[in-house]
Amino acid sequence: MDTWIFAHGDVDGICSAAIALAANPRAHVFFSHPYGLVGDLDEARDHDRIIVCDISLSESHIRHLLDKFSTISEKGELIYIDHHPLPNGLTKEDIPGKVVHRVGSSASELTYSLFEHELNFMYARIAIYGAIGDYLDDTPLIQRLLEGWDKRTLYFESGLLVQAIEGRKRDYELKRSIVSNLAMNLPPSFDKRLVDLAVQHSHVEEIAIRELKHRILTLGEIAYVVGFPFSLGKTATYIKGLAGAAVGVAGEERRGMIDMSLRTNKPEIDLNKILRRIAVRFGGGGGGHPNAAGARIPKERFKEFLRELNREVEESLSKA
Ligand SMILES: [Mn+2]
Repeated sequence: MDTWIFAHGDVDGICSAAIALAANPRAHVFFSHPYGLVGDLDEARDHDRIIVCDISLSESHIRHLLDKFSTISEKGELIYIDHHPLPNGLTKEDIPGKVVHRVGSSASELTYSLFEHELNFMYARIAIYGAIGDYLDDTPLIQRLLEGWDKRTLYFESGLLVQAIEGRKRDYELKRSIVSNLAMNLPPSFDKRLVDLAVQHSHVEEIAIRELKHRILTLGEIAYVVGFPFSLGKTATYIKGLAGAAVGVAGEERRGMIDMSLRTNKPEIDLNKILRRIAVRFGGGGGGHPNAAGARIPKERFKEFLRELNREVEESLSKA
């Protein structure tokens, strides 16, 4: 029986995978994403032990996924660790296998709490790096873990990870080496390649910030930009701030669709709920977290979608 770790390729996913690997040193690490998980799980055998970290359950694959989870947990073992809101109508109890799911905590925190008894305290910092990566470091457990560390050092290391992997979505070789170094308890700054990548990216980011203010468009409470060649998530955050808008939307065109990231800081706006409700009406899909989400909409309906999004945002703001 082999152990496989399937994780998302962002900092939270990488740190979750590193914690799971530290507790299961012979495991294979594999990167996946919500739309690819079903197919990627076929790489493993049904009687293997599978640990899935930080990969949300995609509405469009849900039946097939749950069947697969059920086969694996009957013949082998399935552990599902995640913090993304579940698809409409699905509860934790409907998911076969061992499920650790909580919205509001990072997957790294949840993975750490599952394996905590098998790891020494040095590994707590990986949970903290991951939590910072997903802006989820203000939870009770992470705050308690932080008491054992100097948080400025951990923010430096986590920031280094964030900056180093930005724009390296499919660089799985790099990400696998980060996971194995973290699992061996080496801080990110010990890897010269990461330091160089992080500095380079920070310079590119500075240029982007200066350029962005000339590119922002607004529609009611929404600031948006399409085709700006920089991280969609960060672009959405910056244009929101620069325009003083409630929501930032950064999109890029791909095969007739606009792929976009959305960000808000308004607690009264739940982007996940809004997108899950409205994106399908425009022939697309979307969801994520309340304050950070993504969507994909056919290009010709993008403007119409933005107007509807703005209506929803204005309604959320006026209710509050
Ligand atoms: Mn996450």
